[in-house]
Amino acid sequence: MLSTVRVACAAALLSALPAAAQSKPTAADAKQFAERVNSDLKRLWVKQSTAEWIKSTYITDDTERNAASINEEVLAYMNQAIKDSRRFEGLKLDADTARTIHLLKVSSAIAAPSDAQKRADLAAIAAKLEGLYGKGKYCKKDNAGKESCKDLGELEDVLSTSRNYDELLDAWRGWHSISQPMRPLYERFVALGNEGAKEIGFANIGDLWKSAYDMSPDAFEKDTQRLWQQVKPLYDDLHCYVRGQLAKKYGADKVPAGKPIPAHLLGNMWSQEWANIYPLVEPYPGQASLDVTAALKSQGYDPIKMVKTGESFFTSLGLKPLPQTFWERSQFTKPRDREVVCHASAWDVTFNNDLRIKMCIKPTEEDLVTIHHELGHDYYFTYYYQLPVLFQAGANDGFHEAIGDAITLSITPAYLKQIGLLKDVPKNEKNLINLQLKDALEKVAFLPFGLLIDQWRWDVFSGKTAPADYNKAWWALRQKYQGVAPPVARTEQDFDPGAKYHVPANVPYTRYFLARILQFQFHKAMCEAAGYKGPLHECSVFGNKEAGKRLQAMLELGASKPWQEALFAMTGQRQMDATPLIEYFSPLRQWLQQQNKGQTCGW
Ligand code: X8Z
Ligand code: ZN
Repeated sequence: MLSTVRVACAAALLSALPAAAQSKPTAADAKQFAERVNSDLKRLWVKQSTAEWIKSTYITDDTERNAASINEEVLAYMNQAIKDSRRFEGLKLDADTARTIHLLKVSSAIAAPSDAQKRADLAAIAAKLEGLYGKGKYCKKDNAGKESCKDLGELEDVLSTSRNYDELLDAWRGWHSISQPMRPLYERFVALGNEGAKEIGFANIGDLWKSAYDMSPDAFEKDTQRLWQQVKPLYDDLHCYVRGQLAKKYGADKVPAGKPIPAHLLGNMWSQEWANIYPLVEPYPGQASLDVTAALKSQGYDPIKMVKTGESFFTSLGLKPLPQTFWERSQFTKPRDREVVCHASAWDVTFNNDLRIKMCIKPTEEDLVTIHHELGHDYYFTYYYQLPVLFQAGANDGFHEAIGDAITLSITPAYLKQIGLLKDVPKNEKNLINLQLKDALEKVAFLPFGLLIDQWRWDVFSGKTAPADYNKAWWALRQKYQGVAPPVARTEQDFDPGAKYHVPANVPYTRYFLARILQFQFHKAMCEAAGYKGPLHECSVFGNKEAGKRLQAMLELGASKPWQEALFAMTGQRQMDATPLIEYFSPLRQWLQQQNKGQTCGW
């Protein structure tokens, strides 16, 4: 899967090193070393992702143990290979070799200590944490003492559709109870991972993650704050307006002005995207419907038809169709007979155009958007799978997350009408504001959440946040950035970060923050390539081959060059920049400011 634990066979590597390399290494030795690592890693990663795929689509003790054992092997190999690569430090290497060695060090989200027992523990804990999340269920007894259980999908349905304060609270609280048992495991995971990170030359796991952006970790952290400052005023305006509307619905006693919003009222388990409460905050009721979910349901869209709809956008740009094996091997729906990880993901299991998605698709607009997101990953895979395996990655991980999302920015009402999912698309000011607000609930609302998850983890990894303060630090950040608060008192018995997939699964999260910003840069660049002139929010590149060519050129680079070069090829800029996002939402921004006049904003 994308960016899980990668790991294997130190002995094989050592034996393969040319004899001369043992003494005084040359640039030619380094080149040979890089080639060898690429071929070893391909073999190991194929084994690993095969085990991961099987585990994620069939969670049992056996599949978990199997995946953990292969992960252990990969972790061992990585640790040794990275140490071996130090021999080439200070040599003048060709660009590809230097980049390969750099990527070797930063391409995994976790590193293990060389101590075999500790490594085995780390791999077992990692598998266990993800399993706890995947199997998580909230069970309760009714008055007659009969127990019934709800999984995440069912609890999310409550969060997205219920408008009953107490029912929402029950579902929210229920899901946040599943992560309590993760706490001691996570603490141990952090300790072992940090030990591994130190062995390969990083201060801690956070330092390893931040080193993967072709700039110093400090410069990267500053860059994320620079981007946040660009978008924060827009977020604050949105927050203020939404809070005012929620107060009308639930009462000012439950949603007071000048205070954080209770986290269970925003239509999403993590308050990360708020599109599900659009009906509660719609600026101009009675205008043309934007309800794609209703259209999907009434037109009997099944998961395959939804995925085909996504694919057809990519092929309209001149990109190739998905391979036949994609349709045979993907998991589109939740199996009834076994536990699976429903959290959506995209895969190239054998690093050889073996594309898949793994989802539990429901006929909703939210899932249609996620399908485009996942296909964005698969299209990256399909255009770089012939590169050496260490180059088979996004220019940075935010790029990978941004491709499908950039495509969704072209899903305009006009496009939806063309494919029969919306009836009419009158172009007036009221419709525009409705539409922009709906988009902002998804794109803008997410920004602080996208940033804070790793603010929390960076502090946990560095030791700035002690285990005794895990939950306190979590809610301090959620309040600071998102302006949300837990709806019931929390204690250090709780482990609320663990109720978000990427924490137990150890998937870095800043990538999604970057992607929300990059996707607008990509969208603007594709619109320009298509020769589009007009407001950015009205552009759709559907059917435009020039836009497709521009995109393909970037995808084909994979991670072979620093991301600044890939960005330059795509947009003519070398910096991540939120200006296109701000431009896209400029009509809404003005409107929000009007609405918020006289309100007590902030928290
Ligand atoms: O995890 C995902 C994708 C898989 S890479 C479904 N996303 C983040 C999330 O769900 O929290 C996409 C948006 C943010
Ligand atoms: Zn993704």
